[in-house]
Parts: sequence; structure tokens; C-alpha cells
Amino acid sequence: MSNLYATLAAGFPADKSACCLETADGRYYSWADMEHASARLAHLLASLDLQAGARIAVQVEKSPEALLLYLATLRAGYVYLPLNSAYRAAELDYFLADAAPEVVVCAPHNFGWVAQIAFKNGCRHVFTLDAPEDGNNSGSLLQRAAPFPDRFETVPRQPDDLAAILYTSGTTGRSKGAMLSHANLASNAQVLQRAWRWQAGDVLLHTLPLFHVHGLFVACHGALLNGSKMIFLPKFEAAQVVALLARSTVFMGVPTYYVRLLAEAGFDRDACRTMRLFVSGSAPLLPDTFDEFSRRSGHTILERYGMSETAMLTSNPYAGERKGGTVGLPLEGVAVRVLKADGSRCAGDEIGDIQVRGPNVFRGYWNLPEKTAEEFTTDGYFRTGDVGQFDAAGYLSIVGRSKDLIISGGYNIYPKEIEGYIDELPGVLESAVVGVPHPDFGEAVTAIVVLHPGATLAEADVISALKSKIANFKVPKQVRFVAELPRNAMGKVQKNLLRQEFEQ
Ligand code: MLC
Ligand code: AMP
Repeated sequence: MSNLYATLAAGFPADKSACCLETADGRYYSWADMEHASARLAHLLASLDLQAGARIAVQVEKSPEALLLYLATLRAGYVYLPLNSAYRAAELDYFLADAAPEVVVCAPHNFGWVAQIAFKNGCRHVFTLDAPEDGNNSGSLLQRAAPFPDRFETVPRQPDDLAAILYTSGTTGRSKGAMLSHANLASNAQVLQRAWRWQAGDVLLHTLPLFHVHGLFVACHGALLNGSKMIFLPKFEAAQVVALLARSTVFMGVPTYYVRLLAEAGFDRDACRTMRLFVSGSAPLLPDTFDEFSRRSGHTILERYGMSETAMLTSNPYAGERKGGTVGLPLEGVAVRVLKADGSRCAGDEIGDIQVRGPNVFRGYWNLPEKTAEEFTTDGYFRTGDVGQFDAAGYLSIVGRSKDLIISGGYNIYPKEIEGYIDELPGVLESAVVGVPHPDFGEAVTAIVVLHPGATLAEADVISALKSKIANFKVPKQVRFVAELPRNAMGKVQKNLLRQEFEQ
């Protein structure tokens, strides 16, 4: 049985009355509750007569029910497609047109506009995911699932069958759906269970969103596979996390979470007294944050590196030295190499392109076989688009990206997409979008705009126009106007000069 759910369920505790999920508002879900509720949802999905490999697209706020829907999708043998809850109409239209899901699940307050886009794109079923206490609603997935039996025979899958599609940039261009198989995700979960020494009694304080690799796979799979309880918060709030650490043993976050924890007066050794492990990833952790965290808490953050296409690739060791500024050693079964532009291996600590291979590496980009082929070498390595170097002890450092990408608060933002929206605004001749260092988000989106002669447009106009069109985290934090963009002899905009000039 190669269904990922079966792999995870093999780790559930024998005592099914134990707590699997606890919420901040006091809700408690036992392992039996999780199994029964996901069984009902899986029955409902199975009753819809979907095609094999049907995509279930989900754009909802984080909740235990969202996790149940993910598990139900796995159990029913369909493909889970999570979408950031901040996406607006144009973004959703793109994903639904590309992935052609048969089922779309959205938040009740978004039903009107989401359903319109979903049906336009040929989707057959649109449901809402309400909290159980929300009243009667015929589109409610939970109410529709309620009459079904609470046992469900998990559908067998082949190792290479798809479990999830996660939209990400790849190295260039518009978002592409990274196809992850049951075996990709199961192997990574098992490797991380060993690497991070998940153990009896662990409690994961879960504050990450559920629509990315970090929150959905690394965090949830870790706890589920180990039969460990999660304290499940709707979002990261530093003060609440400080208060709940004393009931937890494992915490995972993007670097912004650690910066914000350090800004809390109550964050100290005592607050961390029960903690076993703090993991950071998704964006570079600054050495200052790493050092200050260890002084304040007595814990050394364990930094790891991964991406949507590959899940986790490298990790600092649990038992050995955790080196700040590095992402550690290749995980078990994962081959990582750093190559020069001519394709030869970097020697010593030379800097080059990071390429990876392993059972965790995805099945390719949805509907893009040629793009997929371009991103793999002839000997089967995936080109990550990250640039790095190994030290003498084999620890990898990420020193840059060859892909055009800004990472803000752990979210990826593609400059080209934002430039497209700015260039459409009346009065704009052209624009360039870059990431500049930011104390909280790591990098902040900055737009540099050239206006047509005589046109007038203010920073606030650009920001408010974009807020109505794209997810709020992508909206520039600052907009600067210049007479012309710096270009090199080839006519290419010199973004490095703009980054230097507009550093805050
Ligand atoms: C929110 N805002 C952001 C932002 N998040 N701006 C830039 N970057 C971000 N990441 C803006 C909003 O637009 C809003 O602006 C204002 O901040 C307040 O919004 P909020 O929702 O209240 O923000 P907050 O809750 O503080 O969220 C910040 C955050 C969140 C850091 C807690 O972004 C977060 O949880 N990030 C984690 C992302 C993540 O899970 N990444 C993993 C990817 S997986 P305004 O102007 O509207 O007020 C991956 C692979 C791997 O990369 O290796 O793990
Ligand atoms: P995504 O495409 O959203 O999955 O983002 C993956 C990208 O995040 C990687 O290719 C890296 O550029 C970046 N990333 C993930 N973890 C780290 C880390 N620990 N340090 C630096 N960059 C990271």
C-alpha cells in the first residue's frame, strides 16, 4: 500500500483517544476523531465520481478541518492542490485554468467570486469549508460529509501516483505546478523523522500556513508520522507562541518568526524549558538571529533547506554541530552537488549551481514536459536555481539564487509578475521590482517605476491599485520613481544596482 496516508497512519498511536490536535480556542481532536472525520470526507469525495487523478483545489483559512480535507484527499486517492488564502481573482483564475481541478473548496465568505471562476474553468463541484459551529449551509463540505460512514478503506496508490500539486516558480516565468508523488512525500517524512529524532512525548507547536511545503508537509507529516500531538494555531502570533512554548517540544518557522520571537520581552530560557527542537527554513536565517536566539533561549536553531519541487534536501544535524549561516548536510538518500557554469564540479568551497537527486525529487511540472526536461540534467539531477558552496566538513551554504525570486517572510514573489501589473497602470512606461533587505521580512518588495513624460502617479496610487489585484504580501512595501532604469550593454536592467540604491 503506497498511499501516503497509510504511511502516516502507521505512525498513529495505539490509543486513538489520545489528543492529535488541540486548538487555541480549546477544541480537541483525538486520533479517532481525525480518522473518522477524514473517512467521512473521503467518502464524500469518492461519491462524486471524479476521474482518476482528479485535482481537489483548496483555498481556505488554516483550521483543523483544512488538515482533515488534505488527509481525506489522500485517502480517496485524489490530488491535493493547496492555494494561498491571500490570492485574489486573477491569481485564482490562473491556477484553476492551469490545473483544471474537478473540485474547488473555498472559505464561505469567498464562495461568490471563487465559484464563478471555478465554474468558468470547467470545475464540477464547489464547496465551502466552514467551521463545525457555522450554521446550516448546503455547500458546506462538512455538512455534506456528515451522513457518510466513519470508516473508509484508504485507496491503494502506486508510489509514483500524485499526492499533491504545489504551485511555485521554478527557475523562471509564471507559476508552475510541482507534481509530488506519494513516494516523494512519504520518503521525505520518514527521513526527517529519523534526522530530527522525533520521539515519544513530542508536541509540535504548529503556526505555519497549510498551503506550502513547510507547514503542510514538513510540520504536519512530522507530527502525524510520529503520532505526536499538534497545538494548532490559525497563524503565527509571537506573544501567543511564547506563552505556548512551555507546553511544546518542537517548533518550526520561517526566519521572520524567529526575528519576531526575539522581539518579545518574555522570550527567554524559561519560556523554552520544555522545548527540544527549533527548526528554521524557507528563507535565509541571518547569522545575527541564529546567535541571538541561542543566547536568549539556550537553543541552537536547526536550519534546513528545501523547496516545493523536492521537499527537504539538507539539514543541520540533530546531534552534531549546527552551523549558523549553513543549511547543513544532505539528508539521507539525497544527493546534492554544486557545479560550475561549465558543468564541472566545484572544488573546495567554490560557489556554483546546486543540483539535487533523490526519492524526494518531484515528478515534474504539471502539463509542462518540456520545461520539466529543461530543469533536469541528463544524469537525472534537478537544477534548483539556488547557488551555494560546500565547506570542508560538507555543510552547504546558500549564497544566492540564479532564479529571479524575492523571498519575503517565507513567501516567494516573482518580480516579473509584479512588474506586469505595474506596467499596466496608466502613466507607467516601465518598472523593475527587486527585493531589498528588510529587518522583519528578510527581503521587502521594492518597485522602481519610470513614468511616461508628463504623467503623474504617486507611491500610494501604485500600492492601492495593486492591493485590489494581487495577494497583499506581494504588494511593494515601497515604490520609487526614476527617470530611467539602469541597463547594461545588452539592454538588460541592472537589478543589482537598483538593489544597492534602494536599500532602506
Ligand atoms: C504578510 N504581509 C507580508 C507577508 N505576510 N508582507 C510581506 N511578506 C510577507 N510574508 C503583509 C500583509 O500584506 C499585510 O499588509 C501585513 O503584512 C499584515 O498581514 P498579516 O497577515 O497580519 O501578516 P502576518 O500575520 O504578520 O504575517 C507575516 C508572517 C506570514 C511572516 C507571519 O507571512 C507567514 O506566516 N509566513 C510564512 C510563509 C511560509 O509558510 N513559507 C513557507 C513556504 S515553503 P497590509 O499592507 O495589507 O497591511 C518553502 C519551502 C521550504 O519555501 O523550504 O520550506
Ligand atoms: P519554494 O519554491 O516556495 O518551495 O521555495 C524554495 C526556495 O526557498 C529554495 O529554492 C530556496 O531559494 C529558498 N530556501 C528554502 N530554505 C532555505 C534556507 N534555509 N536558506 C535559504 N533559502 C532557502
